[in-house]
Amino acid sequence: MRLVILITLATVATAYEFVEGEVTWNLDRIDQSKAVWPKWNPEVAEYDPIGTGTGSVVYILSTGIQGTHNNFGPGIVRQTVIYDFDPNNVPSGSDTDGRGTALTGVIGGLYTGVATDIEIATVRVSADPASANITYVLEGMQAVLDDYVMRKTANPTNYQRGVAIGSVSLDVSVDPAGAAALEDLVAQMVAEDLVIIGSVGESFQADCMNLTPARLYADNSIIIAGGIDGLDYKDPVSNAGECAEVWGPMQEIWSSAIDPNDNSRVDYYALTDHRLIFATAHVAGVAAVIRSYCPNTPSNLVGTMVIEYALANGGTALMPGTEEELGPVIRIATSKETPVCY
Ligand SMILES: *[C@@H]1O[C@H](CO)[C@@H](O)[C@H](O)[C@H]1NC(C)=O
Ligand SMILES: [Ca+2]
Ligand SMILES: [Ca+2]
Repeated sequence: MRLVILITLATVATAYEFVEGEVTWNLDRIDQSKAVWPKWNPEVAEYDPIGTGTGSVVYILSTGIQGTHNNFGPGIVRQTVIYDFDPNNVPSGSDTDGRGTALTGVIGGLYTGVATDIEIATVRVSADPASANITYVLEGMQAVLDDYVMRKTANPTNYQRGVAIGSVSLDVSVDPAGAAALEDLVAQMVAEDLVIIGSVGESFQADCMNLTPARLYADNSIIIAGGIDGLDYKDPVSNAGECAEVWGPMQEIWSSAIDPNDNSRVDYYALTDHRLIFATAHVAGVAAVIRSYCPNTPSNLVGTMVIEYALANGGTALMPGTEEELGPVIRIATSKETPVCY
């Protein structure tokens, strides 16, 4: 039964090609309580979020950004480069892989993003998303911390409320020193009122309590996400377990891509890689919208709002085969709803 449904999804998704102005299935999913597949229809897809994230900043620790796309425009007014591990990279922060560009598109793209009016703060910690050097990850995190403190100092009441997202998932036993340094920086970021979005990890069936930042999930300012398919079933790539607080879509997702034949294209879209980071992208976008909607709500209560809204209104992620309920699917309030700021 399930196999048949998945084939249906793959068939429709292959036939479908995103064009600017349409609503992608994953955005259609996150402002409602039910899965949009197996009969998703792009012509009636709807995404009607309560806000666009205006006035909030999302720090994106990844491979950088190709900022020329319409999806990040108009112009480059919404983009800031906070850090680039490679001082010789020109222009600073530019993406040579495509992962960071795709990730940024799902969080804050004008056409493919959850939160279309955030400030995009690019933190380039690696050229290759599969192998970041922990030294550069830690430097990137420190740069985020410094930038956020600077904003708060410059403008103590009206600073851009911040969210930080990265794809790092460290095995604590493999790199205990790196993990300790990372957790120390996360604690400092939380103390400065940043919301941190992390993933439950992609190491199949690993105990999430061996992974960081996943094992920090109990902190309300930190939100740890797992990944689902179009039917709200756990994606095979995603870990599950107690660390997964909320679930987001992670496959067959359209976003900005680097065109291998034309390095400066402004409108190129492609399916993103089948990776867990795209599930966390949705959570970061929702958190940014909440930060904008509730600017006086501190990071720990923003995290609580995000989880509780998903629990009450998002539907439930399920384990394939057993139908075990794994937790809530991420949910953004619509323009017709009125969540109360904590
Ligand atoms: C990580 O970067 C540091 C600083 O440039 C360097 O000393 C170290 O060798 C790098 N580690 C690896 C595994 O490449
Ligand atoms: Ca919808
Ligand atoms: Ca948490």
